[in-house]
Amino acid sequence: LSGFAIAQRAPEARDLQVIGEPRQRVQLTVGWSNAWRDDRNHDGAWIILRSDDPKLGPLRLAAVGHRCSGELRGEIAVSEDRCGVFVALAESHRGDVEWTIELALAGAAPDAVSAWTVGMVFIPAGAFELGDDHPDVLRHGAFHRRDESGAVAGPLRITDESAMQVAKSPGALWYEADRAGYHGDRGGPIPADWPKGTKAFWIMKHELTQGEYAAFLSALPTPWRTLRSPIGTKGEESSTCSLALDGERVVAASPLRPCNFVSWDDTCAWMDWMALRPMTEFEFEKAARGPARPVAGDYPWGSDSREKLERQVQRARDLTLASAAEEAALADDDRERFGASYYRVMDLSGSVWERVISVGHPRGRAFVGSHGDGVLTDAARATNPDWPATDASGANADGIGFRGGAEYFKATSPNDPTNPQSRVATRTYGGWAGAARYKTYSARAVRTSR
Ligand SMILES: [Ca+2]
Ligand SMILES: [Ca+2]
Repeated sequence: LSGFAIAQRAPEARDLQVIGEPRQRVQLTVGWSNAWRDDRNHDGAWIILRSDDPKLGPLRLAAVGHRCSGELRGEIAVSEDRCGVFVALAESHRGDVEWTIELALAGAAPDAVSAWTVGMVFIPAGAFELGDDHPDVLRHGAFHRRDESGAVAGPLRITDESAMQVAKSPGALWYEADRAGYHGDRGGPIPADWPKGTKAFWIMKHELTQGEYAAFLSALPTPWRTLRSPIGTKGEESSTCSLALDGERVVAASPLRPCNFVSWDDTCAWMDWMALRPMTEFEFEKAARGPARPVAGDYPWGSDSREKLERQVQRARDLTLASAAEEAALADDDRERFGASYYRVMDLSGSVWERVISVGHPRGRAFVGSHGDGVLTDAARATNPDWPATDASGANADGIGFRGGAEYFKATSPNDPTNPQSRVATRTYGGWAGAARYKTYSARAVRTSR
């Protein structure tokens, strides 16, 4: 019996032990750096417990009876499906946190229990402004609204989860789509069940890391690991994937480096395993911008400029300004240097691409935001029927899109608005279905707060 730690800047679980008689409680210590709770929002750790059988989902938790103790006041919120918990500060604070927590199981603990955790940021419920009428983004598929005369009339105020029409008319969502397959089909409606970002949700603070993905691969039986492993992927920058096989384990030489070379299937399998889900385009913009557009043509850090940005991607794709000491200096009024979003989500713009659920295809609009249940198919794929699926070629997953831009270390095309970062509303690839493993493709998961 041992704790299973995912080494990263954010949460690490250790000293796990099953306690109580009968064996229905699990105690572990969880801590991370640069936690916060303030008037705007807070961060937290998503924690699931698993047995050593990779074919089974997370251990189901009891609805009540969980405990959290430490110097600072912490809180534990159990998810509605009882797959896991969010642990977060219960009082205003900024700094490192550590708690010993006790989780009550719904049944007896198996012989081997491991804890899996990932650092997340809480995005509060509420209305927000979607899209932009800045000319540099309008011609790249940005969402916007039109007035009675058909003229561009600014971003849209999204106040609830109601179904939305996609039309060039007042009250509806509209976007230019001059390149087939890139911006989307301008079809609608966008159903009420499609997550629009006005409900509270959690989003990963950082892009998926190579250490997190290596831990996932290490827990899989060999045939599944082979299917989900990017080791040996050929192509430009393949050396930036630091994953290697060490016996039956996969190790990451650079565990904190964003995990590139993940396919859409890889991404979905990891999200299902962790009982999380993909984010929609709307949720991307809410997490990036906050409740209101601060300025036309805004980036997630709240200005329309990249001049003060100090966040950099090294040639090996390690992020600088990513050390604990540096991120500790991040504050709401000093986000520009760090490339941090309104809610302090890191690297939503830049580093590697954010794959999202697109409004631009029927398969994307069929998404209802179901969460993974930790159980994969025999081919090590996610099982959620509402998540866009990859076609037989492996190249496309209709219904996904790409947001936030990525670092290419060279000019990709003249005036490319997505390299190395893009503005919040830019949708140059908002309806693009690329599902393959590639140097600039990574993953970031969310979870509805309930
Ligand atoms: Ca990114
Ligand atoms: Ca599943």
